[in-house]
Amino acid sequence: MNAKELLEEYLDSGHGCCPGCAMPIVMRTAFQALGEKTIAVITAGCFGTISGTFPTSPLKLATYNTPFASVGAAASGVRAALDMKGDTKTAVLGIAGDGGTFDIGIQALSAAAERNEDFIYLCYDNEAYMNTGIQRSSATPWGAWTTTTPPANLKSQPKKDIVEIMVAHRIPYVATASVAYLEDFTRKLKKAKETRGFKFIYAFSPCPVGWRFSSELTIRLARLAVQTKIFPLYEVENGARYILNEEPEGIPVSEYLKPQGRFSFLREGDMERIQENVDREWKRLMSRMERPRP
Ligand SMILES: Cc1ncc(C[n+]2csc(CCOP(=O)(O)OP(=O)(O)O)c2C)c(N)n1
Ligand code: SF4
Ligand SMILES: [Mg+2]
Repeated sequence: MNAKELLEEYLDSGHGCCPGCAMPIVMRTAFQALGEKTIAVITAGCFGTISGTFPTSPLKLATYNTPFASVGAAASGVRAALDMKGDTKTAVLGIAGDGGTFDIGIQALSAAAERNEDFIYLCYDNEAYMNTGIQRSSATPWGAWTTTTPPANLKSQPKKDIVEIMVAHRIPYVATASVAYLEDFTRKLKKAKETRGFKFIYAFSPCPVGWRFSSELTIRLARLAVQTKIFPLYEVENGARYILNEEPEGIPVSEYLKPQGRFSFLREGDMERIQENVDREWKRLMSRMERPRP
């Protein structure tokens, strides 16, 4: 990002996010990378709540709020309207949380991807329905506590692999992103803006309230997720070309899990089980890489 872009602020500091929330960093970075010629299509969730506080808003961008399940459809419509006006320069950015993406919005998302609509879909993943009180979603990891997966009945299904689901649509561009690697994040958004067709950017978004960690640890946990191989940073072009962007150190997953209260109910052997699963998934991912980078 150049100096001028960095000076532009599209999300004011007066927003209502909890201290230490990664989501405003996700949004600030996305808006700065895409610039003012952007229309954000926003749905229910923590971001929808902090950006839609009538009669004021911390956002300095054109926005369109749409019901929970419909970001894929609404963003397709905004794109079509711009195209009819001959405006190919304005970017359309659909924004939803993991609940709005992995669960309730997946039909409209899949349909828009299948039509190869020309917009960017940004999913911020805080791994639960946070805005309504930390209910589990299909993005919640195995073994996590939420208010609907209490200590006696922790999440017992693995996290849905949304990246592979989107790659299977063979769309032009899919990328994972992290608030701990902002240059990488910015580059991916700019690449998405330059790419025609459907783009899916998937951002990891630690939530101190729902994950039960101390708010100063947000960036450290985001980095640990990458360095433990829990959240690999990579991109996939045209459903085929996998590119690894960061070679993780391979730090044990326990370093990432222990600071989070949501994992404090794991039973004996569970950490080892999570580690084995992460190692297996990493091997699978590496087998797809066209050019693993050092
Ligand atoms: C059709 C519908 N069902 C339920 C809700 C209530 N609701 C609002 S926000 C939200 C949680 C959103 O979760 P997620 O998409 O993960 O975003 P987060 O709150 O975690 O940022 C729910 C269930 C709604 N607004 N609309
Ligand atoms: S509940 Fe979590 S995701 Fe929502 S604003 Fe607070 S810290 Fe952010
Ligand atoms: Mg969520």
